[in-house]
Amino acid sequence: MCLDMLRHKKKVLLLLLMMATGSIVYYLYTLKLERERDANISSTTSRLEREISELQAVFESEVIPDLGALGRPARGNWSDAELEAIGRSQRETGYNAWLSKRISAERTLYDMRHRSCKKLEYSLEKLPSVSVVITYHNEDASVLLRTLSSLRNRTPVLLLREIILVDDGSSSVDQKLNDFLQIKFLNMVRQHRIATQVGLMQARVVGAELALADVLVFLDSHVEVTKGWLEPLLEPILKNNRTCTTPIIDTIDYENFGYRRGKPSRGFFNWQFNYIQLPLLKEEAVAMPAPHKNPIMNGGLFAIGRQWFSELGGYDKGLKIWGGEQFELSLKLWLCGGQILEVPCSRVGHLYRDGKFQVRYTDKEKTKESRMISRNYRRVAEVWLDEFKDKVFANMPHLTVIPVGNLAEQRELKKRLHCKPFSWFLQNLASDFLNLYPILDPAEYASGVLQSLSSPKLCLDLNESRNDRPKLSPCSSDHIFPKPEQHWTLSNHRELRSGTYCLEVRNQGKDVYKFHCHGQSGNQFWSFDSKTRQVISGQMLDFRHCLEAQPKKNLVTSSVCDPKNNNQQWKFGYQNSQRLRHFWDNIKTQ
Ligand code: UD2
Ligand code: MN
Repeated sequence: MCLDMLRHKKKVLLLLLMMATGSIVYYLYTLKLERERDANISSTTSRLEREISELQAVFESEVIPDLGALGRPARGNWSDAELEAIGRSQRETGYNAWLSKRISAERTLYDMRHRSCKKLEYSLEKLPSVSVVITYHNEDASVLLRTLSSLRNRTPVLLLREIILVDDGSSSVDQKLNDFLQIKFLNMVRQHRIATQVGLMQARVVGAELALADVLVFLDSHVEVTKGWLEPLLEPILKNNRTCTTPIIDTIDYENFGYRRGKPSRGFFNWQFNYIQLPLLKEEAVAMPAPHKNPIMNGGLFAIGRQWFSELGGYDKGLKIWGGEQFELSLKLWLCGGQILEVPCSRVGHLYRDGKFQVRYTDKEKTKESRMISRNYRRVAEVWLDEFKDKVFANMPHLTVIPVGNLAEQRELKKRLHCKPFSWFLQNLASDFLNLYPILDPAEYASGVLQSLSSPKLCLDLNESRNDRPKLSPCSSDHIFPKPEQHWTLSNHRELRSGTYCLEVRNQGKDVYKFHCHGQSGNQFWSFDSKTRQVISGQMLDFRHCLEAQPKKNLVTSSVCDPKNNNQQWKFGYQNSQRLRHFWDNIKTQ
């Protein structure tokens, strides 16, 4: 029995010993595991840190402190090589992307709001939060980063639910940029890529469908928002959820990124579908900076309720790539029970490209850009302008021969939403517009041939076969109704027009070209002096030149006006002397 007990004790002891050794081994093992894990974590952390600093080196290392701060023009003493790089980047993108890389994405901006805007107070809890939707196609990374940083730095956190960034089939995926955006704007930016470009309209609709907040704010990918930009855009929507609001659009200079003040205005389109800005009505100017009606929005920057945008069907799905969608949405908004208000207390800067730069946005079928825009315009005119579409078609006859696609869905929507006719829009929002752009044009100032008085056998000829410069050719026998190439009008818009072409000056007024009429005066502004018989380019006194015949070369040029120079004397087939007497009424000349 004693022996038994002894044996049992030994067993227990052995068991205890084994358990103790086991625990020690287990402890040592877990210790090893922990050490390994720590080592892993620190190597992951240092890898992440390394990655972040590598990305910062790519996107931020060239920033020059304070360059462009407060929105001042960014200037420097650039070397020849740098100037060449600047030129190259401007030719490629239409703006100085080289310089943009050197201006901080976080740069400060001067607060240029109207005094009383700064005093306004908003209770943020009552305002809806927003999903900002930005679509882009081949945007420069530094410009895009500045857009996003300005949004993060100047939007109350409580109101900014998310930024939805839609890459509309940019030519290549910039993985480094995508990673950097995720790190820099953690939990704020949601990225979505559309593999093949669908155009800004459809890309915006895709963004809107991903959005979670009650209000959508659409922005171009090259903007900078300023202090207090969002709150005043939201208040009118809170009052009436069928309201769309637009900020005042300031200009970011494409050469030096200087931030310039834009004016409050009422947007419109003329009868050639150019976007134009009309001054505020008297009572609106007096009430500044209270929000005022904006007949047609510029297109790129606006806030709208998500529900209302979807009831309106977003954009017409037949609109492709670029252009015309701002007219479609504006008309739809007004005619189908909504409104657009411009809110002067909200200011957003937009980088307008160099006017000479032709953006190349083509769709996957590589349709010529002008064709695509024409098709978009025709869709808008057919669906929304009723009988007034003829007025646009008269100015842009090429629209009528372009295939317009199926319009059934748009017409159906117009019926379903009980939208009003376009005549309502003209009556209610366009009294001043109709004075400037009447439906029935008064007689032109002059028309028929433009005959050179120094070589009376020669007349100005559109030169249909060559596509850039007009020429001189033997005059048609009928001076009042000559052949089309010699039929010119000094039009009500003070342009020298033949069909859809206008004469324009380039190279500081020295060269004369023919180009599609742009309806914006500027280098297509012409007048006729009945006394000196000169045909004069330029509205402002300081920039005038006279059309000059070069009979030996059968060409025309434009040079310093000299009343004694016979080559500068012309005669129209028909001159409306009564109208010519009032040519300069209400026209600014200096
Ligand atoms: C103006 C509008 C723009 C749009 C356009 C007419 C402003 C400030 N801008 O011209 O928003 O209404 O008129 O269509 O009012 N994009 C794509 N996919 C494309 C083409 C463009 O995502 O296939 C993007 C582009 O990167 C930019 C935005 O759409 O972010 C607008 O294009 P834009 O800047 O070339 O137009 P913009 O400002 O000349
Ligand atoms: Mn733009």
